[in-house]
This record gives sequence, structure tokens and C-alpha cells, in this order.
Amino acid sequence: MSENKSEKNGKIDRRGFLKFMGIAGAAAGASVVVPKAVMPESGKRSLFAKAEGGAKGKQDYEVKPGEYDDYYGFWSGGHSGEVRVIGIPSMRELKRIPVFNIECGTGWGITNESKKLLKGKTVGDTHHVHGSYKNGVYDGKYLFVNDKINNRVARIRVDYMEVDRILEVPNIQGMHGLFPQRYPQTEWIAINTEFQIPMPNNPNAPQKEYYGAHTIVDAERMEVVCQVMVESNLDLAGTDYQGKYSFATSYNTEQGVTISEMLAADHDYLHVFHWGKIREALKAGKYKTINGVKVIDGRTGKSDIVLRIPVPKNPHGVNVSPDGKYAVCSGKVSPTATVVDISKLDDAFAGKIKPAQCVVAEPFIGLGPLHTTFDGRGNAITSVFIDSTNVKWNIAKAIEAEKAGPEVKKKNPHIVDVLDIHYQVGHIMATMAETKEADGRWLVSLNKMSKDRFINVGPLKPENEQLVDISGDKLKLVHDSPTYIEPHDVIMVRRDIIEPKVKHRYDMFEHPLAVTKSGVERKGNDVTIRLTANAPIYGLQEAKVKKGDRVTFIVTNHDEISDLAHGFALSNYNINFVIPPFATRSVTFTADKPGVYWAYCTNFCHALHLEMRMRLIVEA
Ligand code: RUQ
Ligand code: CUA
Ligand code: CA
Repeated sequence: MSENKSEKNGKIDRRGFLKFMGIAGAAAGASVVVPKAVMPESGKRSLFAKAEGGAKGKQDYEVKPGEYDDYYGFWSGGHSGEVRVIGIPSMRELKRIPVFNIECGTGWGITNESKKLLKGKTVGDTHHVHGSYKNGVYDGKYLFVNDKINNRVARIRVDYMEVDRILEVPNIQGMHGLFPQRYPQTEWIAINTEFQIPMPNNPNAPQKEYYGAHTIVDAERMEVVCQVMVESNLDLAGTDYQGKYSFATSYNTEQGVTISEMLAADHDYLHVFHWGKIREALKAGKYKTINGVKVIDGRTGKSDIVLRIPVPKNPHGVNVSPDGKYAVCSGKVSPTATVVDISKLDDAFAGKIKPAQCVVAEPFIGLGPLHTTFDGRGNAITSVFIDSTNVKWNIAKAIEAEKAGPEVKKKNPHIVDVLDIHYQVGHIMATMAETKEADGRWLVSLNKMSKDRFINVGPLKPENEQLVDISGDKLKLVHDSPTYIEPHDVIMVRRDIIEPKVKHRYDMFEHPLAVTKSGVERKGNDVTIRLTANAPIYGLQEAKVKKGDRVTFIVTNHDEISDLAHGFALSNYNINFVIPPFATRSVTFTADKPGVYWAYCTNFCHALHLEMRMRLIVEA
């Protein structure tokens, strides 16, 4: 439904609203104008239609003005601390969701609501963003993302595309790999810890008492269920498609604290955690409580919860194929990938076979393999950092060649195509690849360096995300997309799975403060100023407080029109935030400077947006 058409249907969206209100809006005063909001969705031409008929390797990646993307790309923004939403295949940036950072555009970290979640912390490093699942496919409910700096996991509600919970996890450092349960649905999230520390964190502990932990978080309650303590560090995470296991690669099984110590052993491990055995241990009370968390001893020889599969030294990513059959580890230091047959894990846990016997292939990939994704047609595509390539290879052929022996294997029959990328790729991801509905259409290569690829913007260059058409046999580079620091990881979700809302609810996040009537209320030195916001006026034109008062502004946007947000900034008081349609936001500060201070709307909302302001008079 186009925006114009929606007006004809008698519903008014933002464009219609602005035309309709015009200058007349000013005369409407503070009365609440609430035309029914319209969801400008569905029906717009989709690129899916163009791709029909299996135009192999010849998909149209251009998304023309007015057309929609086929996929939502959810990006972790690395040390910017945010999550981004980028359309696939256009690579157009649609939204930034502030998570662990302070963000002036929306006022995240400035409002009371966001400060309550951030608890005074202002930096974060988002590495891995994953969605909640039902039966091996995204259910469109939540996104989860980790913070490697302050060891937190945030949950984003997909319907509002805003953070609703942040959980700080004790006993760990370097929170890194994170993966939700995929089957039957996401009840648990498995989270890894890259840095070993003493548990509890005693500065005098000897090096051999530095541990890693696999943390299990309850996805709905956002509480730590337990931690499985191991001697190794735990890097990337994965889960299977049966709800039975989670995976963790480790590059520091040596418990080293220097780089040479971390590289000392000739192999490290893929750790497999047995969820049934974790549940049994919890039930049987086989844990110690450290800083309020149930910690299960998963060290070698201490329990049968953890299976350690030897892999070449210092591996990196682990990814599970969409058919649920294989966990693929990327070698990093070794030029190989390691293919683990998940159906053999039960026998290995039962001691019927050795853990190493779960490995069914170790194909050559290139120098510095980091992460693997899948096209849903039996092929894997691995990012190769040092070579700066994406390597497409066939899993079944790799397994066959392994069986056939070294003569066959050295001819590399599994390699399908090698694509040069620009440059130094970290993560790669194909559309829907972390679900059983992997569709093999597009791949994004998240390259850590762009070097000479764009006009020079000084020493700090953009990163480069490259769009690759993977619908044919060849990997076809179709688009360069320079991007702000740091595109870390991404998932690409079919757009029919995501159903965002157009407006907030009064009770959003159980917000008890929604303003229906503007006014000033004083209780001692605490002054609450309640404001409605209706384009183009706030419900009060002025308010008076006294120097030293603790002032709380609460603003509710009564315009529930699609895309009609107001802002609220207070001159010289370092306050600025946005109030989306029907939302309520608040801020508390001390009025320490006497004088006249203008509060004004920062978000262009109306022809008289500039007039949307009020005075705060701070009396001496
Ligand atoms: S893991 S590319 Cu967070 Cu590879 Cu860094
Ligand atoms: Cu309200 Cu500009
Ligand atoms: Ca190592």
C-alpha cells in the first residue's frame, strides 16, 4: 500500500498529516489529533519476484526508489556499541539501534528509561547479534547481542527495535560468542567467555586457576541459569538444531597469559556442552554458588558435561550447517576447516568412540579461515582473513575426499570457487544461513579494512561490506558498501518474519508515567513537569522551578501518526532525546543554573516545528 493510497483509504500517515495540519495545526492548540496510523507495508514490489525462475547468479540487487528490500540485516556495530539495521540487497542503512552506547539522535543514555538499563556504563563492544528461534527458524521476537567490554547481554525487542533488557553477567571477562537455542524454541542462550579469570576474581590466584565459563542465560527472564566452568577460554559459540548441545571453540586451552603461551600446544579444542547433563547437574545440586550464580565444574576429569574434540591449534569460528548435520570450525592458524559430524556426538559422550572420531573432514581452505556460512544447497562459504577471500566449498565432497585418502584430498575436489574481497574479511553471512531455511541468495562479506577502495578520508578509513550474489555456482561480487566502525557480525532475516510496530503503547515497557494531562507538581525539592507533545506544541508554554530543584520532565507524544516523532532538548542542560509516536520518555536533572532556558523540539515534526518550544524559568 503506497502512502498516497493510504490517504485515499481515509487513514492518514505522516505525509498526509503534514499536509492536512499545515499552519492550521497551530490553531488546533493542545487538543489531541489522533488519526489512525497506517502500516506502510506489504504489497510494495519485492525483489523476490524478480529472482523467481531461478536466474542463477543473475539476481537483481538494485532496489529502486520506492521498492523494499527482501531481508532485514541486523548488524552488530562492534566497538561503536550499537546494532544496525541494513536492508539486503540494497545495503541501505535503515536504522541504528543504540544498545551499550550513548546516542544523541535518539537520546539513548540520556533518558531515565535508558539510564536505568545502562546503569551508568557508557561503552560497549557488540560482537554477535542473533535472533530468537522457533523450530530452527527466527520467530521475529528478540535479538540478543553481547558486550565484550562490560560483559553484558542485551535483548532487543524486534517489534519496537529497542532494547528492553540488559543483563550483566558476573564471574567472566571477554564475553564473546553468543548463540540462542534453536529448537524447539529459544529458552536458553549460550554465551562464551574469551578471557580466563580467577573464579571468584582473586588477584593473587595462580595462573592455573584462571578459568573460562560457558554461561547459560534464560532468554525470557534474562537471568543467568548457570555457568559451566572450564580451564580453557571459549571463543565463538553455536547451538545445534535439536536443542541438545552448544558449541564453543577455544584457542587458549593452554591457560596461557602471553601470546606465546596461547600458541604453545599443537592443538586446541572444540568444546561441546551437553544440555541434558547440565540440567541433571542443576537438579542434583552439583554446583557451587559464586557471586549469586550456580557454577558447575566442567573441567577435564571433573564431569561428563563437556566433550573436547581436538582441532588444529587456535581455531576461530564454529557454525552449524542448516541441515543440522555438521559443526564447521574455521582453522585461523591452520589453513583448514574442521567438519564435525553432530550425529556422532552421543556416542562420543557415551565413550563408545573417541572425540576425535567425530571429525569427518579437514579440508584445505586458505590462509586464515575465520567464519563459515552456508547456502542451503550443501555448500559452505568460509571467510579467509590473510588471503582476503571468500572460499566456497562443498561439504559432501570434502567428506568423500577425506575418506578417499591423501591422493584425492590434495587435489582439493571440494573447492567450488574463490572470490577476492577487499580486504581482510572477518565474519561473512548468507541470507537465512543460521536457520534451516537458508536460501542461498546473498552473502555479505564484512571486511575489516577498505584500504584504497574509496576516496581517502584520512588515516582512519571506513570498513567495507561487500555484497555477493551466491545464487549461482560462482561467487559474484556486486556491491561495495563503506561503513562506520565496526561491522562485526550480521544475520539476514527474510522480511516476512519481521513485523515492527508503527507506534508505541501507553504502557510500553510498563511505563507508569504516560502523560495525559500537562502540569507541574512539586513535592519538596522534587518537581515533576508533565508534558504532552502534539505537533506543534508541548502541553505547557512555560514552567517555573527554583535553583537546586531536582526536576523531572516527562513527555508523552500524543501523535500516533506513522513516523511523527518529537524531540525534547533543554538549552545548556545537556539534555536531548526523541519521543517516538505514542511513547513516553523522561529525564531527571538538578536545575543548578538560574535563568531562562528554552526547551525545544529537536525532531522536525511540523511546519511550525521551530515554534515548538517552552520556557523553563529557574528562579534564583
Ligand atoms: S569474532 S571476526 Cu567476535 Cu570473528 Cu571477531
Ligand atoms: Cu515536535 Cu518538532
Ligand atoms: Ca592454543
